[in-house]
Amino acid sequence: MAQQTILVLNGPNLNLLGTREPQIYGSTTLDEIAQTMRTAARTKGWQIDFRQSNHEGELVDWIQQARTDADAIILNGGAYSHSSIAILDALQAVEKPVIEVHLSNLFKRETFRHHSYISPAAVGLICGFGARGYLLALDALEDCLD
Ligand code: CA2
Repeated sequence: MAQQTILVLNGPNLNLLGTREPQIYGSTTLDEIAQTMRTAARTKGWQIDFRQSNHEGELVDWIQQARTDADAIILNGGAYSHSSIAILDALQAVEKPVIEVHLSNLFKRETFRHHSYISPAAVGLICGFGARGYLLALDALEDCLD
């Protein structure tokens, strides 16, 4: 069987990880998260396609491409999680398992972060465990892939 590909998408401002606000988001950089995920995925026989964009339409394009190019999606939509019906629609059209990840515990923060438009398209949501949440999402996918 062909190697499974996990598309890991990161939304706006997550390129700043590790450089500011470590009390909220931790000190691990996005590159470090990507490397750790690649190593963990290898032990499962999977490969990681890791991306970040500050642009909603680019994230939508990548989600659409996942219909042919990926087997599952791990998504930290950043602030778009709280605003983007376009990302929800794209996720619902892709028909692949989606795990939603947030570094911070959304429910301990401002009320506008308590609602995510993309959660209805996800198998589940992991939040509040910092960078480890991405690895927890990989483990969770084991029950979702053929
Ligand atoms: O907790 C998360 O992972 C969030 O998706 C992060 C988003 C925020 O809008 C969501 O409500 C929760 C913000 C990402 C901004 O990342 C930064 C990292 C370092 C410095 C500044 C911003």
